[in-house]
Amino acid sequence: MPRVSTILLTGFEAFDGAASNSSGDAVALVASRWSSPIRLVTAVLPVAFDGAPQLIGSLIAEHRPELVIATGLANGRPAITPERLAINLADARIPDNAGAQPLDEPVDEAGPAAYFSGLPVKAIVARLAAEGIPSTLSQTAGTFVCNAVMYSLMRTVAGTHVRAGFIHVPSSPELAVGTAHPSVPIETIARALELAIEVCLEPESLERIRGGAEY
Ligand code: PCA
Repeated sequence: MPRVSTILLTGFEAFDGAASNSSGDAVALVASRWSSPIRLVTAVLPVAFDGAPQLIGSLIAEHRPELVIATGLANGRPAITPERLAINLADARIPDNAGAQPLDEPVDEAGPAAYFSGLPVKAIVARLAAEGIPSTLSQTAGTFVCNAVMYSLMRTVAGTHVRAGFIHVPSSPELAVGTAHPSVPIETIARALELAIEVCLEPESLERIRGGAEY
């Protein structure tokens, strides 16, 4: 990977009737206390199949980051989950914020079935676990807007030196009120994203880490 002078970190706005989105809130917290000389560009993406992929594409064209980490909320997951794969499928259980609800459509007619994350996903999980932050590897980013963003992001950077990928984060305690969802404080989620950035900036370790799953 070339020397990193700009990082793009994105979260999402609220969706599905919630008051906020822990990914967008955590990204804002990271931005507010960023002190590295590396330029950090942050953005909150709309939860829209037609909008979010285009916005991340235009942010990459405008700011030319060497590292891109997109994040989103995985309501119900108990841990920070770097995503291993984005698949070429949009199949929405609920409408997005623009009312779109694609059913078994490709994200990109001309694209391959899937893209792997360009981030050192297992090393991120290992670092977070070592810091006492719950983290597990997720094999796929689902089939809603987050997956569409990760897929488009990976398609945009394919064949370039830009390192990119996606991390799903849990609900914050405020979002989980009145639900059975597990939650992690915004402060911890923000710290996890800072650590994930640190891991991405380190020279890649040759250590191989197990992270398979039966389901
Ligand atoms: N989570 C949703 C979309 C936006 C977000 O934060 C998802 O996982 O697809």
